[in-house]
Amino acid sequence: MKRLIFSSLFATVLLVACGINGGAPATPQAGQNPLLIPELIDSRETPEIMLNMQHGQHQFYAGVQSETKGFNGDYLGPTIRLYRDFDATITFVNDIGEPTSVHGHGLHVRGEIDGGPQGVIEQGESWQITIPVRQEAGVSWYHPHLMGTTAHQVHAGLAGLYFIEDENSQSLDLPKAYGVNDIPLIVQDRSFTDGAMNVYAVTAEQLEDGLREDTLVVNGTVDAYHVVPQGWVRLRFVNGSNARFYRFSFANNEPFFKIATEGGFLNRPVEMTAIDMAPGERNEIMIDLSNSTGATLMADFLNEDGEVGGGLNPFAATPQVTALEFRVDESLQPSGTLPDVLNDIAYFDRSEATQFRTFSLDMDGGDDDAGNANNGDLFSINGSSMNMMVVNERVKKGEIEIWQITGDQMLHPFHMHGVSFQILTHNGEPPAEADRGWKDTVVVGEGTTEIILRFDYVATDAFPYMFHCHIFEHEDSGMMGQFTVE
Ligand SMILES: [Cu+2]
Repeated sequence: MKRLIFSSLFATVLLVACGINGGAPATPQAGQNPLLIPELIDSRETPEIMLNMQHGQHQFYAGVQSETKGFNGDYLGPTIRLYRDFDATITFVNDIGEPTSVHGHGLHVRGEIDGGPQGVIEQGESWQITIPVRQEAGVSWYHPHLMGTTAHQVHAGLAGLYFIEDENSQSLDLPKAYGVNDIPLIVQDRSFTDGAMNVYAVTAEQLEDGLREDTLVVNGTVDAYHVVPQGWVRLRFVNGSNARFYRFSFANNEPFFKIATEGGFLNRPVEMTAIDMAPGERNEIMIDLSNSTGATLMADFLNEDGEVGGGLNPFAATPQVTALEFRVDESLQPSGTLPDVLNDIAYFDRSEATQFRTFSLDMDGGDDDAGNANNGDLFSINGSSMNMMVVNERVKKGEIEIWQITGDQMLHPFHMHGVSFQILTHNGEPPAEADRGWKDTVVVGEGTTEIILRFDYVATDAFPYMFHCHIFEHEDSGMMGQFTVE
């Protein structure tokens, strides 16, 4: 009881002290370690890209080795630059000692090369795919997606990025120097014992909330800093955490501009001072450091309700932390600016939809199709836990659909394969301007979120697409289903 009173008092003080945007502003800390930038592989220059999935030893803290996994390295993997209308061939080699698969999260490709749970790569075997890139510019990512092992394999370090470019992204005068002023940021939470990363393990409670740890890691770097030119800086965020939601802002509430969601650019930049990101989501932002000596990115670790602070759950929220310090070096050449117009999104109209589906992400088993309580399956969608032998939905290729999604007990990031969608409504309201872009992952709660979408690629019974919660612990425990597109 004492703890409850303290918590609510504390939450009240926080709310009063910080207004609506962020948590208690923390004092920005100087970075200690240079931000690691994943190697860049250009698909036009490397006709046969090899990505070896391997064991590694990564130093998050100097002099202390952590047991990790990576693609071609100790932790994470190279950024692969793809081009629209250019086919890229990639060979994934499994040397991690157990079966895996590699899903292209965000890629619009047919089921056989989507890399879902059916796309098993046994230890010692390889899997070669040729990706016909036909979608617009954006940030996608690759990571394991086997049934029941996704959480620990990604946690060990198996994830990497696809930067997709097209005529539009190449003609816009944006910052484009990879790792200099066009910077990938894979954000994850990890915990450490004497400087060594704790290997993946979850209690029953952590399974329910998703594994939430206490230390922010960016591109495999803790306490990071990065040196940038004195100009516009473009940050490509990927939330690669197992379960953690974040709120990012800059110290002193410096404004920034959101320019892209998962599947492409927004029509116009949207000015913001804080941005929330759920697991699986990607956002691109830009900040103007033309008249600045630097900026410090701050992060609030949000609780299971997507809020700052409070709660009785020890895994829920921590005070605001410094995510990444940007130091301006005037000797570096700035390039690019913030365009007024970025895209011309063709919005679906509700009246175009010919098929409606509802999805309920349940943590108590939910009800089955007959309306009977189905408490045997703790983590489920529409009353069924993931069953590899069952196709849950059958979609007609080229048909426009509206999906109405709700989530139980906490916020869940809902993701489906093979497509980008648009948000129609969230709790009955149209989306904010900053959310009116192409997405493939959306946060759902007890209110209904409506999305509109059209599937243009085939996924057969042998290699169906998945829809699932992107909290890996929920996904691995069955909050996932399968669908075909034909
Ligand atoms: Cu979930």
